[in-house]
Parts: sequence; structure tokens; C-alpha cells
Amino acid sequence: MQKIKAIIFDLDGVIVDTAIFHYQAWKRLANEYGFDFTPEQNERLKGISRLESLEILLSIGGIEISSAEEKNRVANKKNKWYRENILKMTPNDILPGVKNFLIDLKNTNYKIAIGSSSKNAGTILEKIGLDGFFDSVIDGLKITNSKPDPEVFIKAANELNIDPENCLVFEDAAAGIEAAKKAGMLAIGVGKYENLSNADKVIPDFNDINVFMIENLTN
Ligand code: B16
Ligand code: MG
Repeated sequence: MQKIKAIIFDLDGVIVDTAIFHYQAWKRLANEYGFDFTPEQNERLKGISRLESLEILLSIGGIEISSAEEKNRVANKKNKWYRENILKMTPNDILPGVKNFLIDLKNTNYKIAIGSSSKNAGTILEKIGLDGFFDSVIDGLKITNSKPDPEVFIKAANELNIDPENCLVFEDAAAGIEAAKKAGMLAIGVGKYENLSNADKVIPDFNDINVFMIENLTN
């Protein structure tokens, strides 16, 4: 197996727990339309773009919106609620174990990147003090097709100048694992196995992860 030279991190749900803020905002929107939206249903939205997420939510509620203008208005409303939460974030919101792991990777000369579908990634990285920390940041503003399309991870590998087969992805979304596998990369799921069964390995969080584990993955 090829040696891992670069690690690409998803943002929402891996570096920070913004996945819960996305869920709360979509649930609020669903409730305004008069239906409920469960955490299980929310799994389908993880890693997917804002407008694609809206389409899925509306189909779950049996709501039809025909005009693109109205869809954008509703998506912007959800984003406004979501941003109210991310603007309150601080470096303390980085998930346990993540910062030390990132520092260890840098110190052992791994390239590190962000591969996120989010157009709010820049704001989040700034709020948590990781702006400028990664060798490459590919986010929702730089891609045309969101996960499960592999574009975001291929672009990150290109920017790092590392072959996809030498990249490892950490992801909390089934769509993200699919994108990483399509890109020809190793994929580690972060969360529950039942949601991430296509990953090469699943870890519950970053509490027990270290660089030696990465080296052993490919030995
Ligand atoms: P935004 P990730 C994804 O980020 C989220 O998982 C997904 O729930 C969200 O809809 C998408 O970003 C777009 O986010 O509305 O902020 O542009 O997990 O790929 O970092
Ligand atoms: Mg995610």
C-alpha cells in the first residue's frame, strides 16, 4: 500500500461540531413549514451543499417550492440562523484531541488540508484560530460539485501537489467517505460505524489518535 503523505480533514463534524448547528437550523426551518426533522434524517444532509440539502429537506416534508429565487431566500434564512451560532465560536470549540493531532502531523512533515463543502469554512477557521494553519483549504466557494463528488478532495491533493493515493481523509459524513473513495484516497470515518460503514476504518473521535496510527495504517 502507498505511503500516506497528506491528511485532508473535513471541517463540519470533524474539526468542530458545527454539524449540530446545521441540524438545529434545518430543524427550525422544517418546524416553520410544520413538520419535524430528526437526527437520523439529518445524516442525509451531512457533507451536501446548502441548496441540495434544502431540496432533501423539502422532499422529506412534502413541500414544493418552484421558484429558484424563493429557494435561495429560504436557504439564506437557514444560513443566517446557522451563522448566528458559528459567529460565537472560539478556539475552545475545536473538538478534543484535534489540535494536538494537527500539531503532531505538522511536526512530522505531513501536509494537512481542509476539504469542506461549506461556504462558511473561512469564517469558522478564523473564529477557531486555525486561519492560515493548513497547507491548503478547499471549501464550498472553490468547488462546483459538492460531496459525494470527489472534486473537493482532488483539488486539495492537487494544491498540495500530492497524489490522491498518498492522501488520507477524515470525514463524518457518508457522502464525504464516498467522495474520498471516488478520489482514490484512504478514508477514516469519525462518528458512528452505522453511518460510515464504507470507510476503511471508523473512529469515535480524536481522543486516541496519533501519528503512529497513521503510519501503521499503511504497513
Ligand atoms: P454551508 P463539511 C458541509 O460541510 C456540511 O456537512 C453540510 O451539512 C452543509 O450543508 C455544507 O457543508 C454546506 O455548508 O451552508 O455552510 O455552505 O462537512 O463538508 O465541512
Ligand atoms: Mg462534515
